[in-house]
Amino acid sequence: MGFRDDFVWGGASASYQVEGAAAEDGRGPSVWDMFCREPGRILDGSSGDTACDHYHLYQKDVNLMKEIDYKAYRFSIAWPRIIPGGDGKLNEKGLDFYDRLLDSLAAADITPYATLFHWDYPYALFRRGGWLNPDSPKWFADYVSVVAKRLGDRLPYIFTYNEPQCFIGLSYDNTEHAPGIHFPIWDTLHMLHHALLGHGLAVQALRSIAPKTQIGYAPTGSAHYPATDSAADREAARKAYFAVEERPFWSVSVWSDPIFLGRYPEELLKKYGQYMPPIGQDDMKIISEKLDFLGQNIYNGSPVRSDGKGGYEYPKRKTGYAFTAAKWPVTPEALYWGPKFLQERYGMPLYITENGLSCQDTVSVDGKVHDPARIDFLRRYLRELRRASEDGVDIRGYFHWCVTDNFEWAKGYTDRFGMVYCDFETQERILKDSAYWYRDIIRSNGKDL
Ligand code: GCO
Repeated sequence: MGFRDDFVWGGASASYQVEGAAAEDGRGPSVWDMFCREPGRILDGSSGDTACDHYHLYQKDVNLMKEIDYKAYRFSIAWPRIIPGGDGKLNEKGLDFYDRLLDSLAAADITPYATLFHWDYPYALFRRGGWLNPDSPKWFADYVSVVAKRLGDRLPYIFTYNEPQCFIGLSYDNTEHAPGIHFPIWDTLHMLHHALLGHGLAVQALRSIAPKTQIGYAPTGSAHYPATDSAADREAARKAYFAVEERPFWSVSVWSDPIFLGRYPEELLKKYGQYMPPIGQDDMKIISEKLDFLGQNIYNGSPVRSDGKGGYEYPKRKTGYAFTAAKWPVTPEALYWGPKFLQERYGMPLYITENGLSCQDTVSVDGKVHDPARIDFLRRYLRELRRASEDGVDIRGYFHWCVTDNFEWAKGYTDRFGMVYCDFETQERILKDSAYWYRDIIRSNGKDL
């Protein structure tokens, strides 16, 4: 019992958060490059211009991953590095970088899991209307075809998008993320539909160009769990997990039902149907092209209880509850109930594509980085994930977010999520205590949790 023998242990990153080299070798600007220039958008006034300089230091990073004994590395490919204008002319030098990275991973025997889009949307396409433009699904699929042609035979696993909840919801509804412009619901619903269509067209392109590649998707969402073990609370949590609440773009079902069930959730149509764009005859078929697995990013959830009337409510968290440096609640149950509910509804093999926390990590006087809170957090969460696996949930792997500390979007460099400490001025890396702990967990395949 425990995790399956071939369980995939790894860590994750995203291009804009680690690569740096923002203006090098022909990379075009993304919405994030522009957003970071606007005063007040990023907490510490920083940008991903240099980040962890992974573009140049990737070999060093792969060596560190090897030291931790990673089986796999989840990274993202920067669209504007491959096609600087978003659509049209290719940039060979950008593709060369991923070639080098893949060579280095292969030499270290670390399996690549590539995400095709982790938010660095080409600025040139934004100027043409971005996800509102009816051609936007095709732009994405064309970019994916380029990647598939050049790198497909070396990419055994691919995720189309990372967290569409964020690149539409946090970017165009809330304005915390680039480009940070609020649009009304009738426009954001158009973006939703176009993004889903882009995913479907990309899957079709991948199937024809890289038939051996297995394809998934990596959305997110708060993973609700029952406040008690009663049947009523379980049912309440299940309902809440897939509900379409006031902020529809944060919902799990809005982004996953169309893909895995071929339809939009009833509740979305009931609440916002009047604002939905026209849906073409084949659209839902394209959107629900069969995938091989579901990736889910799970950081936390909320306890849910029955309201006694067939509905649900969120009880107040206990006073003084545990939270991380980013002030996110510590809720290990999310890694049991999230996978369980997802499997029930979508019946897909599952990867946890991101999980982790930010801590106030510093280099101690002994030159090391002691992060006991990360070890405790991960132990608690991974025990819950193991319990889900033992209860029959088909969990294939786990990617810790993230390898090195990096550019944490609107928080700049003020949050440290890595297992590897990064000094952003000198680019020195130090394995934190949690990295050594994780290595031992990997070696025991989770038995020592
Ligand atoms: C996300 C992204 C990551 C973040 C991480 C910590 O989930 O928001 O995928 O890029 O850095 O989640 O916030």
